[in-house]
Amino acid sequence: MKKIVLFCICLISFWTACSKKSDNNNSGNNGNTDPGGDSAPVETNRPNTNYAPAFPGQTRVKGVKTASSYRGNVITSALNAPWGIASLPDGRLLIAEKAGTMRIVSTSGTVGNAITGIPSVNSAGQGGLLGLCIDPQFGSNRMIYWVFAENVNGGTVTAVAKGRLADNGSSIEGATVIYRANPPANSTLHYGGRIVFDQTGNLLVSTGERSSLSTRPLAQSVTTALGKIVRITTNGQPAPGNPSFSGSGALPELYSTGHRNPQGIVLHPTTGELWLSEHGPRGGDEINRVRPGLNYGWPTITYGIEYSGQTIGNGIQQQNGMEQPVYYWDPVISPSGITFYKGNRVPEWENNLFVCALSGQHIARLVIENNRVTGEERLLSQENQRFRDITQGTDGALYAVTDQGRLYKIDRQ
Ligand SMILES: [Ca+2]
Repeated sequence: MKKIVLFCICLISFWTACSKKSDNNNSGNNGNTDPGGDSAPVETNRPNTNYAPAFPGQTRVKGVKTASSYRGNVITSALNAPWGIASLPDGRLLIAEKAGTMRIVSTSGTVGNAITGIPSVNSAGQGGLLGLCIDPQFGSNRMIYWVFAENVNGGTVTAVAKGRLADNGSSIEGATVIYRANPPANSTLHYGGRIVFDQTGNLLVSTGERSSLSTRPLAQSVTTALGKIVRITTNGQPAPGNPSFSGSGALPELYSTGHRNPQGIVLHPTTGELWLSEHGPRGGDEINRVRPGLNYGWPTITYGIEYSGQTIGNGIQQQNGMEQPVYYWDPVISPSGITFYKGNRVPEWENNLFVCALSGQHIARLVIENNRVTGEERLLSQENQRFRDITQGTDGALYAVTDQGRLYKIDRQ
């Protein structure tokens, strides 16, 4: 009997040692020590509230582990607060840095000079040069689009600009501001700041509600562009086919309302629908599936509370006419850039949503089935980096940047 107990203890010790080892390197080669299947949620800290989710699986779903071997390698550490990353057709990466620069970076880690010709940004607080995207016709027109915090009369706005990347990549030609999310605010917070093309060749842009208690309710106002997704043409005009919102003076560029600070947007690879991450208050970070014309609730409904501990509004989490998040985190992870994984280099990642976490210091992998999250894994948490944005390269690998200045390549081993 003693021998059996001793054997079991040895086995458990060996098992624990193996688990620790796999936690301490970049490899996901856990297939031999974890057969997969149901396991505890990845979040183990106490929630901030006793609010109940609206449906099973809206928070703290079961933990999952990647069985295939994968690796997250640092390609360069020479970036300065990178905020946005996009893949160029030639395989290189175009990266926006918060202070107002863009650089082309090769997948082997060669960092180009600062690209000239970019209008100045206000980089105070959460502002600066933010998200960027490449024109679907880049091969013929070399156009790029970006979001930034702009100084205007009355404060700052989330603005959108476009320009042509010179043939030699050294400058932006003809930079033009095409859109401003009004009204201006005397705040350096909650700019939103992501931009993507939709399937009709128009732009979807996320804007924040600028954080102050006076601007926060404007996320519910259809006469302002704060706390919204706006859908505009490449000339900055309201896009044809936008939803109509009830209420006099509703802005024609609005696509969805009721967002707080959405720092991640991406189209789903098979449905084409827009998915979004947004920073909530304390305990209310969200993933939303955004459909045109709908209201996503902030600040009327939320699963979070004020950082002071007070409830927000009437302290409610559900209301008719307002959409529920697909998923939320309490405590928060501070979600920023997001992307869906397409392709099969790591087969179990196909169509999973990858979410950069700032305060969470990891990349969350969310398994999604029928528009619900069914599994969550934390990747690269051992790196202790504030992950800001992520994209998939033309080579099929994921590329992610961190506030500390790193660029990671994440791919099968
Ligand atoms: Ca919401």
